[in-house]
Amino acid sequence: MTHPDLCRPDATSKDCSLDRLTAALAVQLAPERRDASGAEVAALLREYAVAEESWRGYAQFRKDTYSRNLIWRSDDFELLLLCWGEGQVSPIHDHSGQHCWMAVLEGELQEVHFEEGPGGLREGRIKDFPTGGVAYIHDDIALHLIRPKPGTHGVSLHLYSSPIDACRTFCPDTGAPTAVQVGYHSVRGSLCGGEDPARIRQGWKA
Ligand code: CSS
Ligand code: FE2
Repeated sequence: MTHPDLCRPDATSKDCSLDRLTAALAVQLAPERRDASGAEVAALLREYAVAEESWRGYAQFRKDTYSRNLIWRSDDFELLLLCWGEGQVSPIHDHSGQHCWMAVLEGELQEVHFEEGPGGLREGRIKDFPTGGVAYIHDDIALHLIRPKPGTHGVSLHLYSSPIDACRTFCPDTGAPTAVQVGYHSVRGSLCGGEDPARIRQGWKA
């Protein structure tokens, strides 16, 4: 049995601005309006990022890697808080054909684009996203990596639609892809320990 703390809560705290954001995103990302929702989704994330602090209750930094902390999950989307310690860089990765928005909540994050080519990966543009900035990526645009600005830490809110349970990471030298399963370090503030991500996802089925 999955630990109850890691399962979908029966009710969310109505006064929590993160839960209000989740409810608004659920409307925008419902299957019938998904095609029209990109700008509205980015605006909701930006509004939250510049005005709210409720995410602090879910922020869990790790020493060994950036952390992935689940806030909410449905069939249509998942919302995660990612905590980036100094020097913690994501692998170069794709997004499994899904839409990915990233809103910076604290610090400044850098995104580096990559394209797959015959001789391996070609590095593209590097863009800085300050607090309140919102990035969007899809496999049709590029592969990317994310890192905090050198010498600093950062926190970001990631919205994946639909949820991403597996993706590919790429060797920076050869461009060789590796299929990886992704998991969570915490769920709504509770550490996951060694719980199997597939069991956690099961606990979030409606
Ligand atoms: N896709 C990465 C973060 S960069 S968008 C992840 O979810 O771990
Ligand atoms: Fe990403």
